[in-house]
Amino acid sequence: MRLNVVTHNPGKVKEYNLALSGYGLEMVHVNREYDEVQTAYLEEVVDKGIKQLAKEGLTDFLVDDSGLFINHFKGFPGVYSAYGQKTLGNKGILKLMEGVEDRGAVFKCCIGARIGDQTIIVTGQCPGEILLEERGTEGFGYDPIFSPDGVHSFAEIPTDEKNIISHRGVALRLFIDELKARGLI
Ligand code: ITT
Repeated sequence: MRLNVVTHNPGKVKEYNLALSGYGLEMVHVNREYDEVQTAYLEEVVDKGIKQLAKEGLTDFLVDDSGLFINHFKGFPGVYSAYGQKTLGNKGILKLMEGVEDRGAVFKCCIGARIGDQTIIVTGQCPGEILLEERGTEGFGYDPIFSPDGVHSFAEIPTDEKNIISHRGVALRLFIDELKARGLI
Protein backbone atom coordinates (compact mmCIF):
# COMPACT_ATOMS: atom_id res chain seq x y z
CA MET A 1 0.00 0.00 0.00
CA ARG A 2 1.14 3.56 -0.76
CA LEU A 3 0.88 5.94 2.15
CA ASN A 4 1.29 9.67 1.61
CA VAL A 5 3.30 11.40 4.36
CA VAL A 6 2.08 14.99 4.50
CA THR A 7 4.87 17.15 5.94
CA HIS A 8 7.39 19.85 5.10
CA ASN A 9 9.98 17.99 7.13
CA PRO A 10 12.19 15.48 5.23
CA GLY A 11 13.65 14.30 8.57
CA LYS A 12 10.26 12.90 9.54
CA VAL A 13 9.92 11.14 6.17
CA LYS A 14 13.27 9.41 6.72
CA GLU A 15 12.06 8.08 10.09
CA TYR A 16 8.73 6.86 8.62
CA ASN A 17 10.52 5.16 5.73
CA LEU A 18 12.87 3.30 8.05
CA ALA A 19 10.10 2.15 10.37
CA LEU A 20 7.36 1.25 7.89
CA SER A 21 8.98 0.06 4.67
CA GLY A 22 9.42 -3.43 6.18
CA TYR A 23 5.62 -3.74 6.41
CA GLY A 24 5.11 -3.43 2.67
CA LEU A 25 4.14 0.25 2.95
CA GLU A 26 5.52 2.56 0.30
CA MET A 27 5.92 6.02 1.79
CA VAL A 28 5.38 8.98 -0.57
CA HIS A 29 6.47 12.43 0.60
CA VAL A 30 3.71 15.01 0.03
CA ASN A 31 5.02 18.51 0.77
CA ARG A 32 1.65 20.12 1.31
CA GLU A 33 0.12 22.63 3.71
CA TYR A 34 -2.74 22.08 6.16
CA ASP A 35 -4.04 24.48 8.82
CA GLU A 36 -2.59 23.95 12.29
CA VAL A 37 -5.26 25.12 14.76
CA GLN A 38 -4.26 27.03 17.91
CA THR A 39 -4.76 24.53 20.72
CA ALA A 40 -2.82 22.99 23.60
CA TYR A 41 -3.22 19.48 22.15
CA LEU A 42 -1.27 17.85 19.33
CA GLU A 43 -4.20 15.43 18.84
CA GLU A 44 -6.55 18.29 18.02
CA VAL A 45 -4.13 19.71 15.42
CA VAL A 46 -3.88 16.27 13.84
CA ASP A 47 -7.61 15.56 13.95
CA LYS A 48 -8.47 18.87 12.25
CA GLY A 49 -5.63 18.42 9.74
CA ILE A 50 -6.84 14.96 8.70
CA LYS A 51 -10.40 16.21 8.23
CA GLN A 52 -9.24 19.15 6.11
CA LEU A 53 -6.98 17.05 3.87
CA ALA A 54 -9.69 14.38 3.42
CA LYS A 55 -12.18 17.10 2.49
CA GLU A 56 -9.68 18.36 -0.10
CA GLY A 57 -9.70 14.88 -1.63
CA LEU A 58 -6.43 13.41 -0.37
CA THR A 59 -6.60 9.68 0.37
CA ASP A 60 -4.36 7.19 2.23
CA PHE A 61 -2.18 9.63 4.12
CA LEU A 62 -0.66 10.39 7.48
CA VAL A 63 0.23 13.61 9.25
CA ASP A 64 2.55 14.04 12.23
CA ASP A 65 2.41 16.85 14.76
CA SER A 66 5.21 16.81 17.31
CA GLY A 67 6.44 19.04 20.09
CA LEU A 68 9.05 19.45 22.79
CA PHE A 69 7.50 20.25 26.19
CA ILE A 70 10.09 21.77 28.55
CA ASN A 71 9.29 21.68 32.30
CA HIS A 72 11.11 24.91 33.13
CA PHE A 73 8.94 26.79 30.60
CA LYS A 74 5.75 25.06 31.82
CA GLY A 75 5.53 23.01 28.62
CA PHE A 76 6.64 25.67 26.10
CA PRO A 77 7.36 25.43 23.16
CA GLY A 78 5.04 22.35 23.07
CA VAL A 79 2.47 22.77 20.30
CA TYR A 80 4.43 25.88 19.24
CA SER A 81 7.65 23.95 18.69
CA ALA A 82 7.99 24.85 15.01
CA TYR A 83 7.72 28.53 15.97
CA GLY A 84 10.16 28.00 18.87
CA GLN A 85 12.66 26.40 16.53
CA LYS A 86 12.34 29.23 13.99
CA THR A 87 12.59 32.07 16.52
CA LEU A 88 14.71 30.95 19.49
CA GLY A 89 16.36 27.93 17.88
CA ASN A 90 18.42 25.50 19.92
CA LYS A 91 20.95 28.17 20.87
CA GLY A 92 18.23 30.50 22.14
CA ILE A 93 16.72 27.76 24.31
CA LEU A 94 20.12 26.84 25.76
CA LYS A 95 20.76 30.52 26.52
CA LEU A 96 17.40 30.88 28.31
CA MET A 97 18.22 27.75 30.33
CA GLU A 98 21.67 28.80 31.50
CA GLY A 99 21.93 27.97 35.22
CA VAL A 100 18.55 26.19 35.22
CA GLU A 101 18.58 23.01 37.31
CA ASP A 102 15.30 21.44 36.22
CA ARG A 103 16.21 20.39 32.67
CA GLY A 104 13.40 17.85 32.30
CA ALA A 105 11.44 17.74 29.05
CA VAL A 106 9.10 15.44 27.16
CA PHE A 107 9.02 14.97 23.42
CA LYS A 108 5.57 14.05 22.07
CA CYS A 109 4.52 12.86 18.64
CA CYS A 110 0.98 12.47 17.41
CA ILE A 111 0.43 10.50 14.22
CA GLY A 112 -2.90 10.77 12.46
CA ALA A 113 -3.82 8.74 9.42
CA ARG A 114 -6.74 8.40 7.08
CA ILE A 115 -6.67 5.12 5.19
CA GLY A 116 -9.70 4.31 3.07
CA ASP A 117 -12.55 5.44 5.31
CA GLN A 118 -10.66 4.66 8.53
CA THR A 119 -9.04 7.16 10.87
CA ILE A 120 -6.19 6.31 13.24
CA ILE A 121 -4.74 8.74 15.81
CA VAL A 122 -1.96 7.65 18.20
CA THR A 123 0.49 9.52 20.42
CA GLY A 124 3.93 8.57 21.69
CA GLN A 125 6.09 10.23 24.33
CA CYS A 126 9.76 10.19 25.22
CA PRO A 127 10.91 11.74 28.51
CA GLY A 128 14.40 13.18 28.75
CA GLU A 129 16.30 16.36 29.36
CA ILE A 130 17.72 19.45 27.73
CA LEU A 131 21.50 19.18 27.49
CA LEU A 132 23.89 21.99 28.44
CA GLU A 133 25.19 22.28 24.88
CA GLU A 134 24.34 21.12 21.35
CA ARG A 135 25.70 17.69 20.46
CA GLY A 136 25.75 15.58 17.30
CA THR A 137 24.93 16.05 13.65
CA GLU A 138 22.24 13.42 12.96
CA GLY A 139 18.52 14.06 12.91
CA PHE A 140 16.84 17.46 12.80
CA GLY A 141 15.18 20.20 14.84
CA TYR A 142 15.72 19.86 18.58
CA ASP A 143 17.68 16.59 18.31
CA PRO A 144 21.07 18.18 19.23
CA ILE A 145 19.79 19.49 22.59
CA PHE A 146 17.41 16.69 23.66
CA SER A 147 18.73 13.64 25.46
CA PRO A 148 16.59 10.64 26.41
CA ASP A 149 19.20 9.33 28.88
CA GLY A 150 20.98 12.50 30.04
CA VAL A 151 24.12 11.45 28.16
CA HIS A 152 23.63 11.20 24.39
CA SER A 153 21.56 13.61 22.33
CA PHE A 154 19.17 12.27 19.66
CA ALA A 155 21.55 13.87 17.14
CA GLU A 156 24.37 11.58 18.30
CA ILE A 157 22.58 8.34 17.46
CA PRO A 158 21.64 6.86 14.07
CA THR A 159 18.00 7.19 12.96
CA ASP A 160 17.22 3.49 13.43
CA GLU A 161 18.35 3.72 17.06
CA LYS A 162 16.41 6.95 17.60
CA ASN A 163 13.32 5.13 16.29
CA ILE A 164 13.64 2.51 19.05
CA ILE A 165 13.26 5.00 21.90
CA SER A 166 11.90 8.24 20.48
CA HIS A 167 8.41 9.76 20.80
CA ARG A 168 7.91 9.02 17.07
CA GLY A 169 9.18 5.46 17.53
CA VAL A 170 6.66 4.85 20.34
CA ALA A 171 3.85 6.39 18.26
CA LEU A 172 4.95 4.34 15.23
CA ARG A 173 4.69 1.06 17.16
CA LEU A 174 1.15 1.98 18.30
CA PHE A 175 0.35 2.90 14.70
CA ILE A 176 1.66 -0.43 13.38
CA ASP A 177 -0.39 -2.30 16.04
CA GLU A 178 -3.52 -0.45 14.85
CA LEU A 179 -2.78 -1.19 11.18
CA LYS A 180 -2.39 -4.88 12.04
CA ALA A 181 -5.52 -4.98 14.23
CA ARG A 182 -7.54 -3.50 11.34
CA GLY A 183 -6.03 -5.85 8.76
CA LEU A 184 -4.46 -2.98 6.82
CA ILE A 185 -0.98 -4.58 6.81
P1 ITT B 1 5.27 19.54 9.46
O1 ITT B 1 4.34 20.26 10.44
O2 ITT B 1 5.21 20.06 8.07
O3 ITT B 1 5.14 18.04 9.54
P2 ITT B 1 7.37 20.56 11.18
O4 ITT B 1 8.86 20.37 11.18
O5 ITT B 1 6.84 21.96 11.29
O6 ITT B 1 6.80 19.82 9.90
P3 ITT B 1 6.09 19.87 13.73
O7 ITT B 1 5.22 21.05 13.75
O8 ITT B 1 5.50 18.54 14.10
O9 ITT B 1 6.76 19.65 12.29
O10 ITT B 1 7.38 20.03 14.61
C1 ITT B 1 7.56 21.07 15.50
C2 ITT B 1 9.03 21.33 15.66
O11 ITT B 1 9.60 20.27 16.42
C3 ITT B 1 9.81 21.44 14.36
O12 ITT B 1 10.75 22.50 14.48
C4 ITT B 1 10.54 20.12 14.25
O13 ITT B 1 11.80 20.26 13.62
C5 ITT B 1 10.70 19.73 15.71
N1 ITT B 1 10.66 18.27 15.85
C6 ITT B 1 9.62 17.46 15.57
N2 ITT B 1 9.97 16.17 15.74
C7 ITT B 1 11.27 16.19 16.14
C8 ITT B 1 12.22 15.21 16.43
O14 ITT B 1 11.92 13.92 16.36
N3 ITT B 1 13.45 15.59 16.79
C9 ITT B 1 13.78 16.89 16.86
N4 ITT B 1 12.97 17.89 16.57
C10 ITT B 1 11.71 17.55 16.21
